[in-house]
Amino acid sequence: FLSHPEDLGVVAVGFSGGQCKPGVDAAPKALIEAGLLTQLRDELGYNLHGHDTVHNYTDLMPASDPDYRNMKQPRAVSAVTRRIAEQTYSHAKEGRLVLTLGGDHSIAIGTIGGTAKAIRERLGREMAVIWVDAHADINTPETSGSGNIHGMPVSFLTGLANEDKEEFFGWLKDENRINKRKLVYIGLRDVDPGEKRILRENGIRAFSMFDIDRYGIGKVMEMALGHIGADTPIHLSFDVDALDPMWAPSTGTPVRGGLTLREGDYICECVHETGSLVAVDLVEVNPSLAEPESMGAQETVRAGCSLVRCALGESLL
Ligand code: HAR
Ligand code: MN
Ligand code: MN
Ligand code: MN
Repeated sequence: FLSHPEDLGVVAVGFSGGQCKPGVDAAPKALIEAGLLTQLRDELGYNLHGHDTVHNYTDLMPASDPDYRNMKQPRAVSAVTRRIAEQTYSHAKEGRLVLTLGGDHSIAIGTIGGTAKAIRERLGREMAVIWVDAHADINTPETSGSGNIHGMPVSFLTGLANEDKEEFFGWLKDENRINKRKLVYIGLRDVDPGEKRILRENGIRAFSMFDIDRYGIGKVMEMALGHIGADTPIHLSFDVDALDPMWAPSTGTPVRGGLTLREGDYICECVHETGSLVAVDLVEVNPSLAEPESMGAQETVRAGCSLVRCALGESLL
């Protein structure tokens, strides 16, 4: 699906407005300083595009941003994700693989919105999404208990949440949206009651930690990819909190009982192996949340780098 598979469009997003804890905006810099992009260029052989800048989107920040429909910082998140969508769109339109380094998970409204549109235009195809996360991030503004938009991106992307006003995600059009039948979750273990209802009522395919324990990660990946169907472009959105806090402690909403690093890497390797990957997000690394002496921040950054390298083909022999 990529006309330039060796060309990697990088979007480094220093944005934290989809939730309340500062620090997740520092993740791209930490991942880059840990050597991630150098490894992708020198060891995996990618030509990098757009990697020179960590975007802070400060020009887009509204002077005042009161809650709207229960959403916190709605104008900022809407404006920033709209700009991110333009960025991922322009890389994907060129036929490049797109890597986005977040940032909190609200940014997926932009990353997926942009690639979904480019894939439709370039290939006339609907893109599938594999969402790896402890959380389903499918609250609507009305079902959300927190008002944090990083818990809502999938509802906007699937059209389960709708809003006409431009400044509150009204810029999202059908061309930016994904088909809920081509969405698969892996790693869920902290899903709100309203989200469970949404998943059930919409027949959305989800593999929780229960399924991973029952079937093993190998069988789960077989079933997940089988659901999507062969020969379908895939956007992988990986929330580092899918990993157990043992491997990724430095994240805003850690939940025990998660994936091992090896299971996370395996998910990424399987997605790479399909040859259908068109975009990857790595989100929710927050280097400021671990005790400095615990080395938790470095561990989390290291885990994030490993996931991305696996998704981009490191394990190919
Ligand atoms: N479901 C909760 C909410 O809507 C918690 C979401 C936490 N989200 C993330 N992203 N860390 O996966 O607020
Ligand atoms: Mn090229
Ligand atoms: Mn998430
Ligand atoms: Mn999460």
